[in-house]
Amino acid sequence: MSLTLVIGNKNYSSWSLRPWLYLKHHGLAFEEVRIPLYREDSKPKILAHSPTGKVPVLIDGDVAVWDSLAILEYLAERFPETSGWPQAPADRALARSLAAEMHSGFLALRTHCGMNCRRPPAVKAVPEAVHRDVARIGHIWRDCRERFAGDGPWLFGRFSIADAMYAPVALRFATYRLEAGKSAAEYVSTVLGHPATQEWMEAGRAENEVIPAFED
Ligand SMILES: N[C@@H](CCC(=O)N[C@@H](CS)C(=O)NCC(=O)O)C(=O)O
Repeated sequence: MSLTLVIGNKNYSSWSLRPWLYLKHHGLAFEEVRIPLYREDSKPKILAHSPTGKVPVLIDGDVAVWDSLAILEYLAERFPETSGWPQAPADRALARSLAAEMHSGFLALRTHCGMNCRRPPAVKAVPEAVHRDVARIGHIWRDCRERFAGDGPWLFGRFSIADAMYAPVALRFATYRLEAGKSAAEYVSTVLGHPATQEWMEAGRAENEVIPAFED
């Protein structure tokens, strides 16, 4: 049964990037359905796939999974060879905590520094709350890299769901030239250097839809 991932604009849709990157990183075959967001026909088109009216949505035969974290969990179970979470229970608990923290947190950063692959990299004046988010994320990345650098370049050494969750933030760090130390800079390079991330960003830059609310 083939998989279909319904996504939004690659330029803007940070939630869509997460499962897309996981699928690409693991070389899993899937069809991509791109629905440009916030147009008159966007909602009905998304609602045809998901009751939330939001992307991303994964379709696997009769199964529809929505919400980026739920999709990543589903993919990790459906394709156990992808080892979605680290092996050791304590590492797995940490990875799950960080993924959940990302999923429900960092609102200031998400609000003031939206993902925008087309935006020329430049510093933006942002409220103090954004700097607190950046510092916390920098701490997370530094801590993970100190613990797991011996196993590979990703947060837990090997690529995991935690990396898929934090990848859009790494793009924001590059776009808004956010700084949180050497480990953070190295991790941002790892995410941006991934061929799949490059592919996503190039496609995002080539899109011509402009959503004014996300352009500042
Ligand atoms: N918690 C959800 C959030 C999904 C979400 O907010 N998606 C945005 C695009 S990035 C969306 O579909 N917005 C369109 C709308 O709300 O009409 C997830 O992780 O997938």
